[in-house]
Amino acid sequence: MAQFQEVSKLSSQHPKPPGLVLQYGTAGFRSNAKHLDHAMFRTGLLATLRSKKTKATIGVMVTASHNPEEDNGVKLIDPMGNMVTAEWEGYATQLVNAEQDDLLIVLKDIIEKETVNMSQEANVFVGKDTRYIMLTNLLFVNIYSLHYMVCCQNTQGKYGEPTVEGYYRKLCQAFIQLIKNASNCTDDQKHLSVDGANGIGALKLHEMESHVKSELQISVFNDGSKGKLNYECGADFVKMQQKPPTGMEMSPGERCCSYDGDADRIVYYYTDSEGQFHLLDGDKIATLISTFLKELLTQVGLDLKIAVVQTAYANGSSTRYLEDTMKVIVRCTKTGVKHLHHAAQEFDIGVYFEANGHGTVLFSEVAEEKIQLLTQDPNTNDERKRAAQLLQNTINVINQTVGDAISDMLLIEAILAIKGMTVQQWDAIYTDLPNRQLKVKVADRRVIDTTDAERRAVSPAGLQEAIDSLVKKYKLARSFVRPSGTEDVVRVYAEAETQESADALAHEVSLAVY
Ligand code: 16G
Ligand code: ZN
Repeated sequence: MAQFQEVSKLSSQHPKPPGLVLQYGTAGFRSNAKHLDHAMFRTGLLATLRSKKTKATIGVMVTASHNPEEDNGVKLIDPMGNMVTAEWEGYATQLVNAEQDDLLIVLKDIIEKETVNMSQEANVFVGKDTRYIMLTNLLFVNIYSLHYMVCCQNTQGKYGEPTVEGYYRKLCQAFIQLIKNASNCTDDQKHLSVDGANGIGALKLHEMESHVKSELQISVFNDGSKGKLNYECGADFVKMQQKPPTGMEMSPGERCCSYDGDADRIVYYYTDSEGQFHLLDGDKIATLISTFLKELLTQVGLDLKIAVVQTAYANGSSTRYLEDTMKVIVRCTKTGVKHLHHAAQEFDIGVYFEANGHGTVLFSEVAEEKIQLLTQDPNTNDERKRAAQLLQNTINVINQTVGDAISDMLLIEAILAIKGMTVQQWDAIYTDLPNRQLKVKVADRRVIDTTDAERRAVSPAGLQEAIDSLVKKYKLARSFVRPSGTEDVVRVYAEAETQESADALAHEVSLAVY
């Protein structure tokens, strides 16, 4: 077939370095950008097949998120804006690792297995962050609105207009509606400082700022005009270092937040009058949002099941607070958005956040319908109607296709304003257990295999027993190890009653990993 000859010719211009093996990991292929040319090209090929197979628009996202500027990555987005299925992740790995001469064989194999109709038209949207890439003939749209746009495109506009402007208009309108329920907002409450990690989020913030200016004044730092992407700034830096990013001016008590390089993570923080730094991570965000939603559900009197989905990294205090005090269902999944997203879909309202600030809220179709009906029901009293409208606007402000820092930020800002809550009051809902994360370089991280949502190691033999006996030495302690899905390291997490204990435990467990 002529199209295969074309593929063969083009692929030789994007040759695979012989012997190089890449894994479709937690969030697609990720590596130093100089090793990725063939992966970009071949992922594009697969996107075309996926589009033909699903008869829908598919997204290709080019980003390495919070990784250093030298890295890059690529992943596929399915018709409803979520991550591609595990089966197709497998095809992606096969295709990208095929040696040059075997490429067509692997490609034809996938076409046959999936009975792809090659005469079907294909549609692919491509998104990227601010990293430099050389791609020809690709339409660039911007980052997380891409998931939204893929979804809009495939639902004939039911979810919204498939344009970047349409996206911001929708979010900002919903935010303005929500904030009408806040009374007596002071100027301090209306101000927020944002660290853009020198990435795409900062650029997009400048574009959307004008739509919300009357209700939220944003000062953007690390907006990419001077600094390097993710360098000493951004959500990952702040979370891991537990300190403010460089390049940010902060006064005591002031509410601040950081995005990551591709603006799908957000964490909040402030310094107190003694100069002490306080972090409000994804767990605190999940708690704030789920408390707000649960209160509204009580007010509307709808029997909808709400749950919070976390990973092993969730601070033990957050899990305890959610289960014991808030009485919401808590689920734990493996690390990576696709796992959390999947688990959240099982509930009427699924709030999912990784501790690192990656997350969103999902509403089931049934939940959306019930809420919508209530907003229109003439027999509903004012209090119920107000609560139903708040829920409706929450649905509109949140990006249900994937976590998006801007959308999450608008929801958090609206909740704080409606509840008249300061960042300190939010922080005081529960106290985090001191914790520490370390990374360990080992010869082959794949020897570590885990179970129970990565909370226990099943191999190598004896490792879990060693961790268990170390954990026993400390109060309120917990620790686990897992191979990273994005870097060639093993990650170690420990928490305990004091910072000294958490540090010591993390150190001892990392020695047990060798
Ligand atoms: C990716 C994931 C993120 C996860 C992180 C873990 C997506 C879109 N991103 O960045 O959710 O927390 O990987 O990295 O799924 P690790 O496996 O190296 O610890
Ligand atoms: Zn990211």
